[in-house]
Parts: sequence; C-alpha cells; structure tokens
Amino acid sequence: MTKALNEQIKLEGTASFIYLSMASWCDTQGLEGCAAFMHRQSAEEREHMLRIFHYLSEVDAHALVPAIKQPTDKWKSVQVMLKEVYEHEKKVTASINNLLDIARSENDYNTENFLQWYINEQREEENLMRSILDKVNLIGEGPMSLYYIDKEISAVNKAEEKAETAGGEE
Ligand code: OFO
Repeated sequence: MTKALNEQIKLEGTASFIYLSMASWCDTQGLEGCAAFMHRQSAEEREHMLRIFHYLSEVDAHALVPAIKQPTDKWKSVQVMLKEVYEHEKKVTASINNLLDIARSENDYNTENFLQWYINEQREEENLMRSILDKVNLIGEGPMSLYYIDKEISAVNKAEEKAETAGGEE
C-alpha cells in the first residue's frame, strides 16, 4: 500500500508540474484567464500530493519525495491543452480507483477511508473539465474564439475561487 501511495504522490506532483507549465505557456499566449486557472489547478495538485504525504507520516510509513521530469512547455492550441488536462484527470481517477482496490484487498480500512476524499475530488474535477470542454466546443474555432475561451475560463476560475473561500472543496 505504501509503495502505491508513493506512486500516487508522484502522479499528483507530476500533474502539478504539468499544470504549472501550462500556466506559463498560457501567459506567453496572452491567455491570462487560462493562466490563472492553471496556476490554481497546479496548486491544488500540490495539495493533493501533500495530503498523501502527511497521511503516510501519520500511519508511520515513509513518504518519498518523487523525481519529476520536466514537462512539455508548448501546446498546439489551448483547446488541445485543455483536452490534455481532462485526459490527465481521467488517468488520475483510474489510479485512485486502483488504490482503493489495493486498500480493500489488504483490508486497510484507514486507507480506504482516506481515499474517499480523492474519489469525490476526482468526480468534481472530471465534471469541471468536461463542462469546460463542452463550452470550448460551443465557442468553436472562430477568430474571436481565444478571447471567449479565456473569458469563460477566467469566469470558471473566479467561481471556483469563490466556492473555496466560502468553505467549499479545494
Ligand atoms: Fe489530483 O488529480 Fe486532479 O484533481
């Protein structure tokens, strides 16, 4: 179980770095709303990583700092980039489900309980990314599309921020 949780630490850390790189690329494209959103996502993934880190210490296991390779620093388009975020979230969900299988097979009730938070979080994240992609599809590829996508994502980001300040999910 400890080994699998350490692998999850690496996956969350990798997501954090990929999203940070996306934030930086968005900035270079003048997509400020997207950059702010990806910075938030990156910070959230770091939180997800640390949550496991602290959990392992709490159950007297050894949490390991992962080696994370440098992520890509360019995307073909912001639409491609957002699709990649969604695909990455699906990968994380599959990995969380796998952790739950391991916890159950080892009768590790503490870890099973701990993972419930991640199950909810992944459902929310996938849902969020799906709704963003739906909007991006609706906006289409017209000349003003980047402007509208950026505006839309900026609004999503502000709504998320507000929900968090009001004591909602991270
Ligand atoms: Fe932590 O993977 Fe996204 O939310």
